[in-house]
Amino acid sequence: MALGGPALAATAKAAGPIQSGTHVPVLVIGTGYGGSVAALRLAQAGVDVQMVEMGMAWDTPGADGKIFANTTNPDARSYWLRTKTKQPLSNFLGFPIDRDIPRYTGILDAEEFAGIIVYQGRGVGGGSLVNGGMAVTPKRENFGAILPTVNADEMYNTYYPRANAELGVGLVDPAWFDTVDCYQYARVGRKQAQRSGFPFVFVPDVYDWDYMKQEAAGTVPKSAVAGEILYGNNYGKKSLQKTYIPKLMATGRVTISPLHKVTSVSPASGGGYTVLIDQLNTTGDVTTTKSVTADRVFFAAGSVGTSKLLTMLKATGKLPNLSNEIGKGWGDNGNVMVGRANWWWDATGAVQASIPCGGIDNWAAGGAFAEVAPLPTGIETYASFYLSITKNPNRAEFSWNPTTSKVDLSWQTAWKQPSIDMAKTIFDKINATEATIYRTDLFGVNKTWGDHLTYHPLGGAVLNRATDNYGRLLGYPGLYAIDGSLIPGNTSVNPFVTITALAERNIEKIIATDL
Ligand code: FAE
Repeated sequence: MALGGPALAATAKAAGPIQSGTHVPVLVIGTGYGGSVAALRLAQAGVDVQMVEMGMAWDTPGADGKIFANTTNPDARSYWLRTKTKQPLSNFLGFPIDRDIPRYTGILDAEEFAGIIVYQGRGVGGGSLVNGGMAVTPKRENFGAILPTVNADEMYNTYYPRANAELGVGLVDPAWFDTVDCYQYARVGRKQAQRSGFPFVFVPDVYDWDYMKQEAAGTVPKSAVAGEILYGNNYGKKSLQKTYIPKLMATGRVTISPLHKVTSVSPASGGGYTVLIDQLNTTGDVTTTKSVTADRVFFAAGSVGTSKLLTMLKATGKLPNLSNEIGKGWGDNGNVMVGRANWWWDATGAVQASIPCGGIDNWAAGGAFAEVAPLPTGIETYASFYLSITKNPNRAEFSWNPTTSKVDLSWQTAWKQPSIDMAKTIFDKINATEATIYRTDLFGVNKTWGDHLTYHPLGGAVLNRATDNYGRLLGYPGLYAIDGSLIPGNTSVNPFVTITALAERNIEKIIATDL
């Protein structure tokens, strides 16, 4: 018993992937933030949990001795089932930089809908594997617009602090920031923001800041300082693989099945739900189809994954009584990217830490919060680069397309115009102050704005509309949504702390009342 934690964790791992014909009390679809919170708290409450994840485990080094590929040298590991990379910055000096890669169940999915590319993490840990780790709690005055039916006192007193503690959120040491080479780009960003009268704020992150200091000093293997981002971080980032997931495995009650993709959930004749699962190989072929029954199913496949599944299941008659709100209220968190060309005296540094640590806050006045982002190319570019989160009011809808047997998303590229206008409230002014111009070579030839993508999909099974106020899916007792799909399109800052905190709130209520 004294050795209970680790020994049980080993047993759970040894149990192997989920078997066809199994009956489980709880099945969780997806291993990102929402799924990890649900599995941990259910397991701690004594419930056995099966987690099913379409991506890989990401626990085994490749031929280069590293688990994850570097941003400057993408390979098969970098993209989900593509034969060519789909880099968010597609061009440099106008030249396309995408390259051929072998088709593989890689870590970053660039999922293409008609009007937008939605980037998502694939693997055990979900988006935490690929993201920048920026861990931002929204300003309290903005919370009412983010989740209007959630008690803000409870969130700010209990669930945001709980999420921040579990995720290991910390802040860059300001004195170190002021001197270190790898944040020269952010210091240029700060100076220029302040010269134009905008507040520059430090942004918390889950990166291990002590480790980054050692990276910069050259005493440990480099990760952020070697430009690792988008395709995984080999060392310093506290992804879910270092926080919630070891903790839930240590309960001995959770089994994770990687390379398993849920394709159907429908009521089972004897009660509970029948879940159909495709087991995949690393080129994405289905090797086995499994059928299991679960008393309860938590949809934690991310905003897009959960919305696609629920939209398909409702339209195809598997779960016809789901709310008509399913698929609605989807937003891109107002993401838009832009680069600026600096004068030679504002060099941004050849070595740039891939973890952003600061932003320009013009939310109240202009509807934009801009991360000062790295451009870790390994050479001096004299470029400043930004990912803005804006108050874009547009919301799209998922719908089932019977001709293609796929789920479509109604977002249109032109719907990014409000985001561009809001971002311009910051960057037009900075350009005027600095006598600088926008870069037009990063997203194509003569294209200023990165308006074709989002990193922050939100909504599609919106809280208190498609579900009750705690994520119980209307129409089907025992089915829950517990991920970014619950949030109606915008969080005013980077979303994963809010997704985690909301999941902590909801699972606490569900355990207390449903189990
Ligand atoms: P998520 O983490 O996406 O997990 C869903 C999981 O379900 C994934 O592992 C999927 O592979 C899996 N899945 C999907 N469909 C199925 C299926 N049918 N069967 C089995 N498994 C399935 O969901 N947010 C921040 O707050 N700060 C940042 O700095 C930041 N940077 C980002 C950078 C990039 C490049 C990207 C792509 C995202 C970034 N985000 C950031 C967004 C953040 O990662 C995202 O909001 C969360 O990961 C969403 O959490 P969920 O739990 O909703």
